[in-house]
Amino acid sequence: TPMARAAEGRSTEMPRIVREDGRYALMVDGAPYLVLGAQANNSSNWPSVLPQVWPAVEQVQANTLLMPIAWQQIEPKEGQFDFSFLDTLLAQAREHDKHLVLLWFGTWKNNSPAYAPDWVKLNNDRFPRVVNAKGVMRGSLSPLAPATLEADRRAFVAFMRHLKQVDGQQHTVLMVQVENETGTYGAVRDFTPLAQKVFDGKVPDDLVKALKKKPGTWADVFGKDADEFFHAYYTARFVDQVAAAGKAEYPIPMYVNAALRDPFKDQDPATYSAGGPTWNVLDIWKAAAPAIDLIGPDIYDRGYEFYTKTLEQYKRPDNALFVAETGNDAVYARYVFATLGHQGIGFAPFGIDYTGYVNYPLGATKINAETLEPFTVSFKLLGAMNRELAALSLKGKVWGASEPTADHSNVLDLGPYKATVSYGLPQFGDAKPTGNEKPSGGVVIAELAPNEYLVAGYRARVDFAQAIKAGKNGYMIASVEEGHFENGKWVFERLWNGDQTDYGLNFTTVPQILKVRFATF
Ligand code: N0T
Repeated sequence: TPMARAAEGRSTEMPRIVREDGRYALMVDGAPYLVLGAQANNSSNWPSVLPQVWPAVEQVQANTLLMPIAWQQIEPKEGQFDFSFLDTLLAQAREHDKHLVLLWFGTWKNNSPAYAPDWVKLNNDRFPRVVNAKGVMRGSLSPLAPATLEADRRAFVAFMRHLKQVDGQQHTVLMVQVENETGTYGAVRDFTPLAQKVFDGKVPDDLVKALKKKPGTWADVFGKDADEFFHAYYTARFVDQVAAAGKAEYPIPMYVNAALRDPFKDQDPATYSAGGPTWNVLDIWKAAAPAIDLIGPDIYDRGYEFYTKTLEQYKRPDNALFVAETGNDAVYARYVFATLGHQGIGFAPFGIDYTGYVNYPLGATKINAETLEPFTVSFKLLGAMNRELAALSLKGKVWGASEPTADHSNVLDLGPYKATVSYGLPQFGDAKPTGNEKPSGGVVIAELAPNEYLVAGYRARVDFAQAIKAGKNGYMIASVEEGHFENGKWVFERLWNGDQTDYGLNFTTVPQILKVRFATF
């Protein structure tokens, strides 16, 4: 297997993102791959903490650990680099047979330079901070300061150069996140004289062209949005230059994550991380940061409407959907199914380690095997058909649903068939779905061949109906096989029939994969 090859230090293919007809896959060892990820807490990026990280990663059955690499950690003194944590992490990831995604905590970590070295974050003259419209200095560093870009880029380049040396053959590391939740709280843009001068000038041609606007100043072209769009453009340009320089050393996929704004309303940018890749500025980020392969949302709202709307906003023909972070509370686990239904290439709950830290109210109040169980079961289920699902998703043949908060069913349009997914039903008999005690269910369906589908789920019932009439009398389920995949081949275990199929296909907390064949008669 590729992991075994990698463990022996033999060469594997470079990870990359491919696009086909506006759909995406992350290629790992030459084939599509789903990231079933787990992100460690912010301060778990130290060798002494790793023993508390791996058991939680194993517990949820994640295939990939997302871990910060902090600028303050690799360049505590200017120009002197220390990659010992990265080396330790890599060795342990290989021992645990896990992939890694590394998070560059540089100029921006949740808007602030907290993870930058002291020589950066304590030197306002050399590395100027954003000043808001009222003249108040904010914590966030200005994206327009050449010295800051220069310093961050140099550190990131050193990081990528080292990564290539230690992982350029084995590819344990799949992707790198450049910065973390960029943007600025408490200022919609930088109002320092340096920034003001740029703001009073013309919108750069590349952006005018990309957005099909008429040339002019920021205020002319963007009106009331000018401040935020300006900040977004220059933040994206900064990040793009860091990423491009890193890719020149070692070109693996690079992405950014987003602290979200309200997906439904025109939320005031003074109240979120303005300039970061929120949904209203995705076109700007796309135009300004071509070296960034994708923009992933960090979803910390439990609501079904919020969650699915956000998935829609970040799944675009020009953007692969990757849920870069989500809450680790049980109710979030089911959204991995909706993420797959939106052609997602990965999903990563945040705060997966046994350090004792919890980010409630964003996530769970307690992290242990019991509270993580819904993640464990879904990751086990999806992990068992990882490559198959990822390959079918690239072809547009995957559907997914998560239990809504208010309704107790959803309908998936498979083309010739319609699948109704219901929650909270007993396994026997017909009844009106009442929902699970807490919304927790989900289903994934993938078309293997005409009239042949993989169906799997968690705490849900799936009923099918013919959507396009074919056959003289109608259609029937010809067979339901339970089985599993071994090296890409389906291995039959048993047939489901009678009670197991008469009232739909009922999924419990037991991970089961079914292959359903339809026929007409
Ligand atoms: C996330 C995480 C970590 C109620 C929070 C989310 C991670 C960062 N930030 O634990 O700090 O590094 O990316 C901010 C979400 C704010 C939502 C407030 C709405």
